[in-house]
Amino acid sequence: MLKTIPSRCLTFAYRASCRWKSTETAPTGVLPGDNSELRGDGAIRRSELYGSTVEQTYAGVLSFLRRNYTRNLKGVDVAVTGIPLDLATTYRPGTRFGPKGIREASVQFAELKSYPDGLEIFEDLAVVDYGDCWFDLGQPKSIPLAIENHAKKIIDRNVFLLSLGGDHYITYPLLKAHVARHGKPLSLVQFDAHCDTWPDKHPDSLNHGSMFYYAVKEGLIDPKTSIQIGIRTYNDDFMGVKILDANWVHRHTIEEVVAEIQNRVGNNPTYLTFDIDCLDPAFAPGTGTPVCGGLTTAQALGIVRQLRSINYVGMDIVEVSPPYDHANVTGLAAATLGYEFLVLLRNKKVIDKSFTFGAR
Ligand SMILES: [Mn+2]
Repeated sequence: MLKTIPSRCLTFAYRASCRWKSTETAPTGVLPGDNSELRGDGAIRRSELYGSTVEQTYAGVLSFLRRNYTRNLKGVDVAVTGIPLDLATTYRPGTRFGPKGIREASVQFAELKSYPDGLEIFEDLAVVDYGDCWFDLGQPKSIPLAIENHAKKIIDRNVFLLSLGGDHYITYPLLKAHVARHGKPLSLVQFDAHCDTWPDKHPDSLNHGSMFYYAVKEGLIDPKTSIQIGIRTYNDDFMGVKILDANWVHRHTIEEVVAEIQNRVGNNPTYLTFDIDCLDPAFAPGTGTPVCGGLTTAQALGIVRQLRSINYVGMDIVEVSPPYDHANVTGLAAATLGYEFLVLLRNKKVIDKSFTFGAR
């Protein structure tokens, strides 16, 4: 019986045919026309910053979206880095495995065009996987500065940074690094079940529920132009940050949510942080502090895809905890969001001409 060939196989065949030179002689044991010697492990073998290579989705070196694994930032628009921290969580640990889980789930997006617009975003946007931030878990007080300095090394080359957590505490040293480059205060767009502005008496606590309390107090972010989406936990004082709680989001359209976000941040330099627990535990079970009643992945993707007008200076996706995940559901949600963030940046670069990053 004839089987229908899935479109992604056609994509694979298309890409393979583009890379096969008819003059090459196939090695013994390899089908004629098969240049398998040249395929796979693009993360470490690809010679170009742009374009995509043929990969087996289930095999090979895992970088985010199969981009070059490199610390060479020449010509790079966006660097993706992992911040594998889970010492600041108040409940379930495991986010130290977050970057690994998100990279693993990202492989499918490396071979497909974007949905719904059918873009080959890597033809236009130079993205690399910078690898992970190193810090000494035995010296917790040294970790915030290690993260901040790691980020600065990338940002100071005028490369846009997309960080993969790690628990949400990492956003605090990341904000410091971005403020050092872009000035303060920044606007914050935060997708989350939690506001993370709960007071803490100790500024150097590794606490993933208080870093925005200090970010507001220290003027790293401007609460008057910042907004939190999907909140469904209580705080006596949200410190002036606008809250679109989960109930509000469920009662309004995606377009209304987008309009509220855009009106709040305007054209201010904005840091986007997406705590995966903004999603309902049904859509993101693998996380440290899950809360029922959250957004669906469809809602979140619908909102994110329309947030193009915002003047982004940095982004992160945090709180993915693979040990509590099932079939990498949560990793897939995070990888999808990360891919969509890159689509936004690609469109800002190519269509809006408003992407001012890129190392030379
Ligand atoms: Mn949270």
